[in-house]
Amino acid sequence: MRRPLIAGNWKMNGLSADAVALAGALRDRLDGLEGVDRVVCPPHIHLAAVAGELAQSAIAVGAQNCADAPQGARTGEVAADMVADAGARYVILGHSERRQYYGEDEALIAARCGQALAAGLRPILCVGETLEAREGDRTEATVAEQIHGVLDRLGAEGLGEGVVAYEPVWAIGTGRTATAEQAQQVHGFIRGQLAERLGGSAADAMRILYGGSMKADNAEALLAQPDVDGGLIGGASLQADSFAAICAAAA
Ligand code: 3PY
Repeated sequence: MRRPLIAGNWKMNGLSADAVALAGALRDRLDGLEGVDRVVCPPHIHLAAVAGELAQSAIAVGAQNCADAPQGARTGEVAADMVADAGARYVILGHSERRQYYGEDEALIAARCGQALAAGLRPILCVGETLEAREGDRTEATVAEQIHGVLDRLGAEGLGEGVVAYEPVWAIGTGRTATAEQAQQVHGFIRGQLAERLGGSAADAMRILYGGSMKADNAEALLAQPDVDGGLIGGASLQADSFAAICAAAA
């Protein structure tokens, strides 16, 4: 039985006081809730402050990226062990916004994943197709290429204790959401791909999150699907009430 995981991707929002206030509000609402892991992923600059605010809480902290090298001449990047040192336990990698705006490809995402694993972080590896790919019947081919493109470059342990997030690009920041059936179809496919690579029991143990406009009012139907093990939440993670409602739906 996989334990559900709800992760909030705060993206590039909020000053430090906003981040600490949101973390505190979530702690007040969520501590005591059983049966669901929860993670918040603030911008790098707020990681240590948010981790401090959540130090006595069951809410874990994650980063939104980490560098593809351990240290040195990488102006503007933040190394995985710096992220871990700031209090993060998870790191989102390969988000479609990184692929789209910063040209990240599988080789770079795999290098970032390798660094994350070496630093003891759990990667949240994002995959998902564009609208064009979906309409061209290339959803499975796209997702398979993204998964294998990363796993081919990692060692036998794959993503370790990491998770995969299926985020259809056409559902990110658009208010459109995959139907529960569409989500289940791709999640089932992803689990099959993971089983081919990592073996059935590792694939069965790995959590696959749905991301892409998951909100309080659609979370229950998505989370009821057998291969949907949680969510990576965008806009709805910026309000304590809606994030808490999604966590409650997963518990
Ligand atoms: C969204 O739901 O918009 C996301 O991108 C979650 O990562």
